[in-house]
Amino acid sequence: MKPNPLLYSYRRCPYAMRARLCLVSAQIQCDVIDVDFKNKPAHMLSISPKGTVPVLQTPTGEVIDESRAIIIWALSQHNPENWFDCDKHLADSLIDQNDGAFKAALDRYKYPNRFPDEDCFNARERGLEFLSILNDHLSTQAQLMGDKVTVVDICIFPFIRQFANVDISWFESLDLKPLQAWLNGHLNSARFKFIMKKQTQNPSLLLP
Ligand SMILES: N[C@@H](CCC(=O)N[C@@H](CS)C(=O)NCC(=O)O)C(=O)O
Repeated sequence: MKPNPLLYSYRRCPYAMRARLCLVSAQIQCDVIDVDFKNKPAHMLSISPKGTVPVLQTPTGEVIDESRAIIIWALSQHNPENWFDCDKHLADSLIDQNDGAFKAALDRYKYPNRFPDEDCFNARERGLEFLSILNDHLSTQAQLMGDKVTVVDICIFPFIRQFANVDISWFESLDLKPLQAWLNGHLNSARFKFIMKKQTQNPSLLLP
């Protein structure tokens, strides 16, 4: 029997969340190991020395250790919800902005102590610029690329969740209703709740 793909993950990591969401959409059963960052598994470091999650080892032994590459692998196996059904150029541009300038602002807003040589004072404002761009997209459509969920929503909302949770009252007080409704829709989805369930077994299975 073919082994399941092996996924090194971390429950609250936004990169790992988007990978898990796509693996579940693709209905790919994986063995999942939730990594303790203070004690990273030797096998994970041997196949991916950079030490970040998610890392996927496929049944053929291929190692994929970037979340976007895992997403492409998963959805090229099976993509029943057509999550690539959008303008590729715009999709890449929004995900690049999320993973680049927005993630940098998020880290500086959430963990200013990690950047002692930098002035993190404006980090929240810099993050807000990206939130406004997303809100503009969502003011005329339910999802970032139109009325249907695509990989762009899945790649971005876990990071907006993290940004919102730094100071949820401030986030909720913003005049960004379409963005707040979009985020709540994703957070309340059965699939998100499913991938956030705490697992007791290690490794656990991704699908029920
Ligand atoms: N570009 C990578 C980034 C992954 C990443 O930075 N993951 C963080 C957790 S959110 C991590 O594993 N950090 C390792 C550590 O803190 O030791 C991807 O897209 O997979």
